[in-house]
Amino acid sequence: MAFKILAMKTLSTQVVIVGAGPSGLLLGALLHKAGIEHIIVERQSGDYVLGRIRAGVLEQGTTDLLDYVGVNERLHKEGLRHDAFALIFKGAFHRINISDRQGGKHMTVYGQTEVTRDLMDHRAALGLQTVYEAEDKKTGRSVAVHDFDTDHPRVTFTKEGENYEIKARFIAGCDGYHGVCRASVPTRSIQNFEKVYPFGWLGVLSDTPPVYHEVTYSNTERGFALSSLRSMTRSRYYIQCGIDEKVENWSDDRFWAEFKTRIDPEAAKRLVTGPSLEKSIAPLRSFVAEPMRFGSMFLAGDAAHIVPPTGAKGLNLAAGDVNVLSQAMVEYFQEKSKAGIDNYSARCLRRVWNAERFSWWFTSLMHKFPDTEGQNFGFQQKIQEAELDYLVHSEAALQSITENYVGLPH
Ligand code: RFL
Ligand code: PHB
Repeated sequence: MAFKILAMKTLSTQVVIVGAGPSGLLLGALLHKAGIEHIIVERQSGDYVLGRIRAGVLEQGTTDLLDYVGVNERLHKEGLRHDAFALIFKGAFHRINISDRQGGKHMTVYGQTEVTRDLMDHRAALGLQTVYEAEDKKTGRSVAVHDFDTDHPRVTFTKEGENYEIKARFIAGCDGYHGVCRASVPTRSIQNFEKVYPFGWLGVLSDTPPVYHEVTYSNTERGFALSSLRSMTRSRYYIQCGIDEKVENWSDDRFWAEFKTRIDPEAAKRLVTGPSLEKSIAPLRSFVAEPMRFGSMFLAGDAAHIVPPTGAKGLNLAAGDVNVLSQAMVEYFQEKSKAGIDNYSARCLRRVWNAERFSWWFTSLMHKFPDTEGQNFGFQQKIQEAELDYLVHSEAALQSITENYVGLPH
């Protein structure tokens, strides 16, 4: 039998970032700004990463970070400043002003795809190293993390038939919920907290003018709906759907007919429909892994936690994590202090659990839970409507929802 022994190409750097989603790319930009060397390793192609249609609403803390790293030109040109969001219940529309209640703080509507594209272009312009398609589709050999319980962790991968190893001081696990970093931690060293919701979101992107100019969340007897946008000519809409629903069963016509029943009657009359550019179903989940640091490896973003998208916290939490992580690494490399890395997990988890609570609460308030159908459903609906009525009429409750919606400090 003939053996072919492939030589291993070895590289070294200060930090290996696994995953080139928004967490990994933003961490890369922050580390570069601080003069810390790093390499990003991503299993997919750049086009594949850009093809995922996800977040659309950025907190000010996130846009401040993009300003800080200088990836903000298009964001300021094309991003839409939002000073309010809206709630619909019992068929009526209620606008909730955020900025007036939160000292001028606001949200920005700018798609995750655009943030990712801007960060990718920034890396390319600076000549920073990103290894895409670091997974051998033929052999199934994927990215692997090693020795993160020592001060000399390594990442290995295969690209175009060649084996690579990158030696570093730290690994940043920015590889999302299905990534390899969290999965490589021995089960005795990690605790997972999880809640799976009994419904999903069916989302449609279309080149039609948005029916509302501000992000609008609807509670209806037929279930939840969300009206969002990417620009004044591109809409992003979602409806709550069954957990086993298949996207093939939702023609555009069926989607629009159902969506119309979940917005206020005036809006339903003016809704402009059109062909969907993208249509997909996302399951809803709350998830937190504790801790977020394992020796020389740190988890950040969806690799460490997931929130249901009601409240738009996922990408913003990821930005918060990598902000804290980059500061911790700066302290380590430049000030020779371990305080930041030792504190990373606790500092992030406090904010993460606050956002988990808010996203769980907002999801519970706005969705129809299938286990409460029949007589109980009527009770649940009335309780939700009573809470929403209290919310829009109580200044204390409005302060609380807007404080959480606009984002807690990093
Ligand atoms: P990502 O985006 O999943 O990126 C992880 C990257 O890691 C790569 N990867 C690997 N690379 C190398 N080796 C491996 N073994 C690897 N395994 C995976 C993947 O290919 C990928 O490129 O995680 P990241 O960077 O932490 O970013 C998190 C955000 O994507 C996520 O939190 C948000 O999209 C959540 N979210 C929203 N967040 C907001 O802040 N505002 C919103 O308005 C908002 N809306 C949403 C959302 C998420 C949604 N879905 C689909 C769940 C709306 C929806 C519908
Ligand atoms: C979106 O525009 O995709 C979006 C907006 C608000 C959310 C979730 C998603 O809460």
